[in-house]
Amino acid sequence: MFLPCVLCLGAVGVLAIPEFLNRIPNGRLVPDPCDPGRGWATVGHSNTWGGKHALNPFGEHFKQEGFMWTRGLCMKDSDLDGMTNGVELGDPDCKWAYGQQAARGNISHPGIVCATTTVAPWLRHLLK
Ligand SMILES: [Ca+2]
Repeated sequence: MFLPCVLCLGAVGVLAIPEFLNRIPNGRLVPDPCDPGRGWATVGHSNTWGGKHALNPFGEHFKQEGFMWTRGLCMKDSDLDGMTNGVELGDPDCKWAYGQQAARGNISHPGIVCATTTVAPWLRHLLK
């Protein structure tokens, strides 16, 4: 009974690919957009446990850029909340490079907008 649970946890860890958090600025400091006191360890996913079929818009853009932080990815606004991915991850000038210490500040999730606390501009327009 214990062994299958261990195997399940291992599979979740493999699907989330923790190394990817090192490839974006402040990747390990991204908060849960609906509960800022908690972290979101699977930044490119629509849920907190990962899975290759559950990418959020930022995860899709990260994948399109070869799973690297590029100027193009930095300048995009993946979740359409009006802030670029670079602003949300503490790299507003898109100068961060792998291995560098990123500036800290108001880090927010670049791929998910919490509908209960923030409404994306494109959604606000539809709700009018
Ligand atoms: Ca954004």
